[in-house]
Amino acid sequence: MAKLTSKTDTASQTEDFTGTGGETRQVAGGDRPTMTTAQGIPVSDDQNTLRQGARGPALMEDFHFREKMFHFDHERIPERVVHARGYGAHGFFETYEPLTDLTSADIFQRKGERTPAFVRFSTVAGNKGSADLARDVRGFAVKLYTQEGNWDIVGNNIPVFFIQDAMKFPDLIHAAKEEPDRAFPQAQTAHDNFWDFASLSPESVHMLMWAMSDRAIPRSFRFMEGFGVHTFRMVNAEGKSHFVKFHWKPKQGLQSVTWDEAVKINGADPDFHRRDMWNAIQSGDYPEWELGLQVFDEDFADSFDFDILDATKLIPEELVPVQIVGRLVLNRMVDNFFAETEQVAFHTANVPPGVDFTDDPLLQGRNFSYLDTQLKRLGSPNFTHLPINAPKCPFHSFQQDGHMAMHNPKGRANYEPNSWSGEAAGPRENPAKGFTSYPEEVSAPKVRERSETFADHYSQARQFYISQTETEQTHIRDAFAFELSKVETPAIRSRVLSHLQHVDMDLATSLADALGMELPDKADAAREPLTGLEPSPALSILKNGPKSFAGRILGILVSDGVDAAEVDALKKAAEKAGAKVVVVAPRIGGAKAKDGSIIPAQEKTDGGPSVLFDAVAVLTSSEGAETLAQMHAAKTWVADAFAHKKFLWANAPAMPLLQAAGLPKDPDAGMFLDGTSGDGASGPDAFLRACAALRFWDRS
Ligand code: HDD
Repeated sequence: MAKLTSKTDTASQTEDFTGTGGETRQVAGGDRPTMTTAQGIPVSDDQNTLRQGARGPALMEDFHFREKMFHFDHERIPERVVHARGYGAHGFFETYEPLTDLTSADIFQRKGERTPAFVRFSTVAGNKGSADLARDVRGFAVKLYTQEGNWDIVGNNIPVFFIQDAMKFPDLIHAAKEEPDRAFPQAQTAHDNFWDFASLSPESVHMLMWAMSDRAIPRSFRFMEGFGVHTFRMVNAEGKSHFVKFHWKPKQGLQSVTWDEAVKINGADPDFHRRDMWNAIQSGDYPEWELGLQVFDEDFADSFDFDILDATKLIPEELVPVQIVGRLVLNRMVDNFFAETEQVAFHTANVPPGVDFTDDPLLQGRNFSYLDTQLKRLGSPNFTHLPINAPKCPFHSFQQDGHMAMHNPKGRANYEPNSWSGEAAGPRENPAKGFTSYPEEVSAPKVRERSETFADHYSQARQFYISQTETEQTHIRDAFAFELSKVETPAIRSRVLSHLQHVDMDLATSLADALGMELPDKADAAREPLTGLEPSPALSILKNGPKSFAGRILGILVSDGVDAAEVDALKKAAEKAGAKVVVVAPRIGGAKAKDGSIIPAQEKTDGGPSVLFDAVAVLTSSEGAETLAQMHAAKTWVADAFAHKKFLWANAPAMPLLQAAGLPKDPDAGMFLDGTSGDGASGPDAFLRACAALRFWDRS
């Protein structure tokens, strides 16, 4: 009965055989340990339930089956109520210079010190299984395991938020998620409830501009910024406080996709963002962000046009420059997604001594919410005992017992004060070292009231809009038009238009035109917007793109009969530029080159559409191009790349395919046909230099 298997790696170390019923059985041996129950009882048979006779009823005493099924039945924990879909990675934070003048936080006391870090990126609205390229805000939650406790910066890739007061968070999220009666649409705000709520909440207009911009469809987690959003405090050893805003700046530069690509990527690879992170880290191309601080004091806060406690406002970098203080490197994937990424628990109130809160009413509400949600989701106050959540510095308290307690105090004392001594006495408070809240003076009547200083909802929305390039402004207009086209109630669409007239009249007019609607009256403004806010170039993605093509992907479509040397030369040039190459061929077995060699393919034409790549090349033989020109997937591969304004390289034999795909005969400056572009640049190196711009936006 025993048959040797030819399966790879671990399987080959042991004998597999077929059981009496024909089932595959793999037994312990070599590196494969003996399977046990959770109680450690060795298991002899993991294929068959215990039954009375081979065809008889199952027996209740089958403790292995009972335990296995019991555990499986309880595998899921509640998904996060927001940010359910996420992807995490480990790394470290490195302090560039001590910041002792600014803060006593231990992490900023020593130059070059490395602090372990864990980061979880996420989308907000969709369920755990939703697609990565939803138009949505991205979560950017960082846990820094400092020597004085865990510091969580629970931020987003957008520096402002939809609402000003945490009281409105449940309403915002209810409105954004699927509608409760029909349970759709999933992972998108393109529906009546969201726009109804948003248009009735003018404070959301600034964030709506960001959400309709390409910030909400990032090319990858690696190419987006992160923001702490709120104003925090940093307090130094003398007790002096400064206000601070946190920024994470990707060293890779900013990059997004277009909406048409996002829609297609969601079909072609719904895991596009997590796969990108996995591939980059596994291949040693570690993503990096620099931590930047905007530091300011009460005087600046008093002179600023907006309230620094209002999370719907940002402070332009041109006004308060971002000071770079360290870097975050992600260099290790998790060992187990559930144990780490799923069970990691962030909390805005996790701050070490030297960092403190402000009275931002959104932050104050968050500080209440996160602990509560972790208890519900992770099921026990002992979630801090899980390795991903536990501090990496010594920690001691008299907290005890509860579900799944794993750190159990030793000794007699479980209270203080106590009169025991030595180890038995347990920990004590430490006034010199312990966390002390900044003694901000507050004296005011108890009210439910929004400060008048929060009332200007349009000025910064306008500033964001005028800071964008024309291309980006068009994308914003198109995104509004798309989302509102899915809104069934004309009055809601109209209400959005009434607000946008405060942002930009041209935007409102061209959107009304795109929707085929009359422009309604302007909304009444709670406070007249300011005129004359200067554009802030830092707010544009296209003005902050990468300096090279490094970390990007060149997709090369090949056919049989292609010149292998030509493929090799382009591949080498791309790799020299720090990019990766994915070869796409009509068959996954690869393409048969002119010299008879096989060019291995990583994707098949319809499985690896051009939307998955940052730039593309088409290298074929004449015969191969004729064949590809008959294939719909090959034609859309080329036509999409062109329409998405990608840089494109094609050899001379590929022309029939390009023409079948509707591309012009005369190349523009983004098309390198037979090695030369429309503006005369030539050769693979010139092509890859051009690719650093990522898109040829001037293509009409
Ligand atoms: Fe939140 C999760 C970011 C407002 C309540 N939030 C969550 C996560 C991120 C953010 C990145 C995912 C953490 C992870 O990966 O596990 N949230 C933000 C930002 C906000 C914000 C940047 C505005 C500036 N959030 C906000 C408010 C509340 C919450 C106003 C409630 C008062 N957020 C939660 C939560 C979540 C959460 C319900 C769900 C899962 C979790 O906390 O751990 O408590």
